[in-house]
Amino acid sequence: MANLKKIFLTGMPNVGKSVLFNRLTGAYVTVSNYPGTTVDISCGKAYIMGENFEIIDTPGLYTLMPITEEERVTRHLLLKEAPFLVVHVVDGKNLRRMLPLALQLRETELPLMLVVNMMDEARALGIAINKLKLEEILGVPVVLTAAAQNKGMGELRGRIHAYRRI
Ligand SMILES: Nc1nc2c(ncn2[C@@H]2O[C@H](COP(=O)(O)OP(=O)(O)OP(=O)(O)O)[C@@H](O)[C@H]2O)c(=O)[nH]1
Ligand SMILES: [Mg+2]
Repeated sequence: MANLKKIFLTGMPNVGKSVLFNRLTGAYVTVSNYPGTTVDISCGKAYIMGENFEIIDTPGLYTLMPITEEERVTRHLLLKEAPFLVVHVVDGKNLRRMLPLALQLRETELPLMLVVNMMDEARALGIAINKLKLEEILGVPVVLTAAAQNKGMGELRGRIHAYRRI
């Protein structure tokens, strides 16, 4: 998969990264230890609108200032691997708590897209998210999903396909 564009899934623990990973990738998934650590990294191939991408599921993290081994691995991966795109996943029920990490990532100037996941649960709680406003404020593409329900995946693929670094 060496010459495929790499898409990293990042986010805090338990936001749905691995469910998204499984939705995007088909067969050819490999799980390996990140060198010198006990941290598992899953890699898989995704065929998105005529193009193959490599998708990397990273361990959940709370901050880019690494404290845990997982956070250190994710930070190394992002800074070393020249991502085509970092798809940062947040929990739509807890957007306020999630945004500081999204802002930290934006500061790195990595190519970034925000996925607001768990929208089924957020909507059930009466939470509405103004996607266009969020895009305007953050300056990155925003996609709303409910990955466990397979909702929003078509739009996510479309935005990945259309992604051009500004
Ligand atoms: N209701 C709902 N549940 C979801 C959604 N996406 C994921 N989940 C559930 O949330 C839990 C966590 O999902 P994971 O994909 O394992 O989360 P993760 O971000 O990979 O977590 P870490 O690997 O620990 O960082 C699982 O029980 C999923 O089934 C969603 O859109 N809606
Ligand atoms: Mg996971």
